[in-house]
Amino acid sequence: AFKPRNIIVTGGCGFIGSNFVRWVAANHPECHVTVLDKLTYAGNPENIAGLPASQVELVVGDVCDAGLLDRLVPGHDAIVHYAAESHNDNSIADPEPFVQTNVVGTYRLLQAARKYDVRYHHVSTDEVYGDLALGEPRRFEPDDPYRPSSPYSSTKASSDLLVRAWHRTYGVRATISNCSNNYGPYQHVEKFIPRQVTNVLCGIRPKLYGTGENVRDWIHTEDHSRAVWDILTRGRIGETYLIGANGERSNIDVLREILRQMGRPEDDFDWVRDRPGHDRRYAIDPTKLERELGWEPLHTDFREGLAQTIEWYRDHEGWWRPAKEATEAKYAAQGR
Ligand code: NAD
Ligand code: TDX
Repeated sequence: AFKPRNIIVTGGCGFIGSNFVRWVAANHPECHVTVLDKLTYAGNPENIAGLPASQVELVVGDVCDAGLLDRLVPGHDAIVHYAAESHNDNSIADPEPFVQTNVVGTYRLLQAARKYDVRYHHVSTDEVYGDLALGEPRRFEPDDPYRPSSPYSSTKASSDLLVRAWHRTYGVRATISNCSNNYGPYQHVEKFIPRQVTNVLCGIRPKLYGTGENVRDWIHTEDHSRAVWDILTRGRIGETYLIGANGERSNIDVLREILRQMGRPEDDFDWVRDRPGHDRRYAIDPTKLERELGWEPLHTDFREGLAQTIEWYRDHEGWWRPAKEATEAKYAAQGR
């Protein structure tokens, strides 16, 4: 097994990246983490505050900056690449930063991994496979064709393809993981679950897109972090692993569960304009990850995970409040 000692985590001040950084700090004190993060609207240094300074260092910078990568990458033994523009609705309103960060940024990191012979793990999404029909028995598998629907998912798909080519052509020691929808603490209030929870806390009615029948496959972000570590340390080079926790639920079911847990009537929400190109259903078959690496999710009770997440947002108003108004203003401008 590969024993990482000094890794770069890009996007380590975002939702999932910061969970991974906190998880490594708690579980692998022998591994030093350099967080490389541009601190966009989605990055918040508070997400990694309080970790030992001897173990976790923040470098504020852009993954597209080749000069910075030349200074930073030598001496590290792995790059774990989380940094991205991550929100579908934003990508529909303005795709430009998605092409820059997700495509060009991945290209620059791959070039650095190649030049300095550094192990590279690429964090991606199940959305690269497009969507499934509601009720179709099939789930996504690693070798399925790429059929991204949105500007966001098409840039993530592009980045995955670069990784596959850099592995095959230049021998970069790369792995890819494609994970389903994450939930948990520190998720930006633009995303579905935090948006609705903080709406209720603010006295705003939750907003459901379209018919609410769209299905997402939910996984707790801690289970995602454990899977990424397993793939980084024990995954086969050149392989793609799908990460999912058998958590399929329709949006309307999730919303009703939030309303129920927060003591609101189950019809106390607004139907709003659908997202253009809205993917119907995502579902992950995690068999390869389970069989090869023995990974399994620990957060298997979605209701319980959701209750803890709601509790976290109740207790951390100071964390989310500063972003709430601007986020809702952006949605209002899109009629959502
Ligand atoms: P996020 O938007 O919460 O965080 C993104 C982070 O990247 C932020 O800290 C931001 O400042 C940083 N960043 C953005 N552009 C950068 C740049 N050019 N240079 C350096 N840093 C930059 O995103 P997230 O939801 O935590 O997602 C993290 C990764 O996981 C993404 O690659 C995303 O595609 C992938 N993913 C997300 C989900 C999900 O459910 N949210 C599921 C599967 C995969
Ligand atoms: O207000 C809302 N109302 C609503 O009905 C919002 C914000 C969303 N939705 C719906 C759209 C989706 O069907 O909820 C579902 C989840 O929406 P998002 O939280 O925006 O996530 P999604 O588009 O599924 O993408 C997420 O999972 C895959 C992440 O944002 C991506 O980064 C990841 O790749």
